[in-house]
Amino acid sequence: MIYRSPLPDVEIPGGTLTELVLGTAGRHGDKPALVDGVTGETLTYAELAEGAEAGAGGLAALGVGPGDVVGLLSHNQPRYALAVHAALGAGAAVTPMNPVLTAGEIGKQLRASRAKVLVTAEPVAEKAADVAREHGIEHVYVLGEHERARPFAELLAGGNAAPRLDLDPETAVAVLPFSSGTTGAAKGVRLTHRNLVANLVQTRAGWRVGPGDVQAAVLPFFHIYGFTIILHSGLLGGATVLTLPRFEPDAYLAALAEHRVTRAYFAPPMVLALANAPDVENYDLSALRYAFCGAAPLDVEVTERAERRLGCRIRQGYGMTEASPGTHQVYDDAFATTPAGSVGRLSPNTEARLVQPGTDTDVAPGEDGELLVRGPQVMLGYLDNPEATASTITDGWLHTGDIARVDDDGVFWIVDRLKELIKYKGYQVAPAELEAVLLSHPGVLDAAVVGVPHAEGGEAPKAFVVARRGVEADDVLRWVAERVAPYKKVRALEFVDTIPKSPTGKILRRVLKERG
Ligand code: 4UV
Repeated sequence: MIYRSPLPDVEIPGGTLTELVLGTAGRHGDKPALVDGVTGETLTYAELAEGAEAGAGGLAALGVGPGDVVGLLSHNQPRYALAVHAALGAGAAVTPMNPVLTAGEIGKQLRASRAKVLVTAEPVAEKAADVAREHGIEHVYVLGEHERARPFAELLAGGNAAPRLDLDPETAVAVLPFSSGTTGAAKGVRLTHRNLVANLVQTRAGWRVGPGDVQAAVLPFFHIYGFTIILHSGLLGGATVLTLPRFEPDAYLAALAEHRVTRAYFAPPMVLALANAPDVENYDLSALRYAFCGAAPLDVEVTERAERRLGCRIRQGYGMTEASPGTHQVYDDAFATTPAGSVGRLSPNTEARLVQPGTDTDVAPGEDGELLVRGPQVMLGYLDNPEATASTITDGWLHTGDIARVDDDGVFWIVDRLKELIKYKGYQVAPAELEAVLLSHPGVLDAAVVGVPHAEGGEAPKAFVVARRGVEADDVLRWVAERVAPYKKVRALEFVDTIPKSPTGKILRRVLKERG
């Protein structure tokens, strides 16, 4: 049984991501494309388009071209978009990174993606410069100024013309985010220009983002939800994208009011914080018309509480990095009629199946099954990992590792997660990575990590550890905390005699999860 979108298929334009989103920049000219919610710094559509061209020329003059990768380590700021489109204009792909990653984690991603240039932000330029030096990356640019890196503005000022390229949008990778997918450690996800162009025009069919809109962008652009759904759907619509470097309820609400934000995008911890924030009613949120949430499960009671405070419905979207990311959305026209708690309906050009996990057998209508999705937004594959690609995509069907249900109206619910991935505040935490760090501790003999419920994060990693006599829990927790980004920290630890495993040696994570 194949489920299809109720919306008719849309035509997918043939060009690059930059051509799609900045092709009409001339029309929007002096209109702000991006505004920094903290500093007020503004980048108009014309400045973005011209800057991207100039930056592409600057990067090309450094020898960056098709097949190359530019690392981007920054919080949200208007110049983020400039760096992205300069790199794409040179024919390169961007590999985005979370600025809170440790030097070791950044180095790993730069190495895996073979990045040639690193573009970073002022607050993390020191760390970026250290990592680049360690990995022999000669070119480090900063969006702003820092003594350890060259100003990105220098690339724009060189007077180099952007190269004429003949990229094939179906094979040229535009973005290379890292995701653990259904199993193992984080892998590079090869998203082509066509994948992203497709996803933008697909979601546009259900959402009317237009020049009158202001989109709040606090969810990070280094995550695909922020990159595609917030930043680029905003630019495609000719809207203004309001960047905020971090979520802090009062500053966020003040920014929504001051900039008359019309569309807000949340992850579940933000909804929870807004549901409980003391002074929401003091802010004028009358411009807010649509609020979205995604990246992890969202409680219906919390949703309703936050809706009452904000005076605006909150509806969920769903997707994954491997699908550029959107596959399900609540259309603007159905905002009032689509139930809270659901993830809405399929985006156009997207098909879905629900199967018995691990099989190719469909479940009966109305029953829960593993969600498979197919469409032009599904990645080309993982970087340098044909085995993981082959087990994740079969006959074009992307195995999401999520358990879903669909009703008679074509509305989907995500009811459980089958894959080992843990989502802390919507951020990916791969158990396999934490297990490798735990096993590197000299006193740890075996380890397994699963997600357990966590008030603030939704869920958080818990480690089950087999250790030598005398090893202290605090020492093991510290060992991990020193080696991973703060959001990946193991937040609970239990010593056990053995880790339950299948006859083939696979950790029986469900058994551990049920023990909690
Ligand atoms: O790969 P990733 O980190 O990707 C995301 C994407 C989130 C999106 C995408 C399009 C939207 O319109 C939107 O609102 C949000 O997070 O993680 C993918 C996994 O996150 C879980 C699920 O396990 C995915 O496989 N997930 C994402 N959205 C939801 C969710 C949701 N609404 N409810 C429950 N789990």
